[in-house]
Amino acid sequence: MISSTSIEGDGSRANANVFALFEASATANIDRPFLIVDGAPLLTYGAMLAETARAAAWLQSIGVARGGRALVQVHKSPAAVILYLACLRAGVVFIPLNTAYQESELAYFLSDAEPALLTASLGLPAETVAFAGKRVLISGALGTAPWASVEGGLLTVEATSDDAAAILYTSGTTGRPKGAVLTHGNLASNVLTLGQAWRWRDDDVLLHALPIFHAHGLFVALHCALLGASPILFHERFDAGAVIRALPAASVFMGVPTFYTRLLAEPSFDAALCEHMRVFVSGSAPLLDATFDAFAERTGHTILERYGMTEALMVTSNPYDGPRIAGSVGPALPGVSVRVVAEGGRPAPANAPGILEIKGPNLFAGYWRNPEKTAEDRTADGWFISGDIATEDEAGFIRIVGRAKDLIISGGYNVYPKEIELAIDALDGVAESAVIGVPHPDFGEGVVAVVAHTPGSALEPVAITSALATQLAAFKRPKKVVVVDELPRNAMGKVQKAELRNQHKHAFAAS
Ligand code: MLC
Ligand code: AMP
Repeated sequence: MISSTSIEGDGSRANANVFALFEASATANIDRPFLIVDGAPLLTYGAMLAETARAAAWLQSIGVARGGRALVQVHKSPAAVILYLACLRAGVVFIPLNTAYQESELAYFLSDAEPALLTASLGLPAETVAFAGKRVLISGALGTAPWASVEGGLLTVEATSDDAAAILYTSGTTGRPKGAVLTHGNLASNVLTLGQAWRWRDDDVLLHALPIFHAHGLFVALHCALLGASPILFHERFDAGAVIRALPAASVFMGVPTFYTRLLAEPSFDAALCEHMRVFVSGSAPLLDATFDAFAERTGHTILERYGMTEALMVTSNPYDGPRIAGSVGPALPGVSVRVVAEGGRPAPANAPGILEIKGPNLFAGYWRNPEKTAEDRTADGWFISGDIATEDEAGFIRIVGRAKDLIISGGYNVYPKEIELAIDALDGVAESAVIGVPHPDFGEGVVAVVAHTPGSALEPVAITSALATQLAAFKRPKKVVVVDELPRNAMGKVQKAELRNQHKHAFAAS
C-alpha cells in the first residue's frame, strides 16, 4: 500500500510538481518495467526518468517554457506518454485532444488555447489554420521522437500546487468546448487519495487500454501506476481479445462500462483468466446493474464503480473493503466533500434526488479564460455544481440517477447535443433538429438526430450523415437520423426531448 506523502505544507516536499511524486517512486524502482508493449518491456522506470528529462530539455530548447501550453493530438503510444510526463516535468501545460477530432474542430482549440506548441501524430492541420507557435509531428516510436538525440536532460521544475498542469476540454450546453484548468495540486491530491482508497500494492500490474486524452486513462489509470511504480501492460486501444489475452499477467484493470459489456460478450472470458486480478474499476458512464451482476457471476469479481468528472477528477468510489453496491458510485473519497441539493438550495433528504455538488482539493481552478462560466458553475460558498442528479443514502452512498445537463455519454465519450444540433441546423433543407441519447447495447447511449425539414424540401437522412462526416468526430455523429415534418413542443414552445427519447427508445434495440 502506498503511504500518504504530504506534498505541501511540511517542507519535506517543497516542490509540488505532481511529477515529483512519480519521480520519487521511479527513483526507488529504477529497474522495474514501466511500459510493456506486446509482452516486451519497452522502458524501465529508470529509462522513463531519463527519457522524460530529455524530452523536457527538448521542450525548453524549442522555446516551450514553464507556463507555456502544448496542444497535443497524438495516438496513444509510449512517445505520447513520455511527452505528457515531460510537460509535467518542465511545467508546460498539457492539453490533450481526442484523436477523432476533425481538422475543422481543431481550429477552435488552437484559437482558444493559443498554444506555444502543437503536436500531432497523424498530420498537422493545413496552413489555413492561423497558428504562430511551433508545429511538431511525433510518431509512436520513441527512437524517432524529436528529443531522441537531445543530450542531457532537464531536472523537474519547481511548481506550486496552484500552477496549471493540464487543460482538458469538455463541451457544454452552448456547444462550445471549455478548457478545464487542472493544477498540479489537483492531480497530486487525487492520485494520492486513489492509491490509498484502492489499496494500490507494490506488486500491482496495470492493464491499460483506455485513451490517454481524457481524465480516466490519463489521471486515474496512468497516474495510479506511476505512483506505485507499477508495470503497465500498455494497449494502444481497447480490443476485447487482446485484453483477454493480457489479463492473466495483470492485477488491475480500469474501463468504461462498454469495456465490460464487450468482455462479457466474449465466450472465452471466464473466471480462470481473472485469477490474478485484484480489482476491476469502472467509471465515466453508468454501469448497469445487469453488467455488474453478469460480471460477478462470470468472474467472481464485483466491479468497483467510481464517479468523477474532468473538472473534479475522482469524486466518489465504492469501497475497496466492504460492500460494492450495484447502481451506486459509493461515498465521497477521503478529503472530497459532496452534497445533494434540492430545488431552492436546501439539502435534499436522504434518498431524494437533487443536484450533486462537490468541494475539495480535487476541484479544478476554473475554465480557461472563461471567468463567467467558472462563476456560473460554483455556488457562493465555493461548491462546484456538477450538473448530475444524485441521491445520497443514510450511509453516504451516492447514486447518479440522471443529468440536469443536456449531455449524452456514448461509450464513455461525452456528446453535447447542442454542438450536433448547430451543425445539423446549418445544413440546407433543415428547419431545426433535436439530438438525443437513447439506450444502445454497446455504447450505453447512442446518438439519434430527429430533424425537421423546411417546407417542401425532400431531406434524406443519408445527406445529413454524409454532410456531418467531415465536420464532426465519428463518435459524435448520430448513429441514426430521422426526418420529421416537425418536432414535438410543449405549451411553452420548448422541444420535448423526453417525448422524443421515449419515441426512439428502441432505435438501437438488439434485434
Ligand atoms: C468509437 N465510435 C464511437 C465511440 N467510439 N461511437 C460512439 N461512441 C463511442 N464511444 C465510433 C467509431 O468511430 C466508429 O465509427 C464506430 O463508432 C465503431 O467503432 P468501434 O471500432 O466499435 O470503436 P472502438 O474503437 O472499439 O471504440 C469504442 C471504445 C472507445 C468504447 C473502446 O470509445 C473508448 O475507448 N472509449 C473510452 C472513452 C473514455 O476513456 N472516456 C473517459 C472520459 S473521462 P465509424 O463511423 O467509423 O463506423 C470521464 C471522467 C471519468 O468521463 O469519470 O472518468
Ligand atoms: P467528463 O466531462 O467527460 O469528465 O464526464 C463526466 C460525467 O460523466 C459526469 O458528470 C457524469 O455525468 C458521468 N459519469 C462519470 N462517472 C460516472 C458513473 N460512475 N456513473 C454515472 N455517470 C458517470
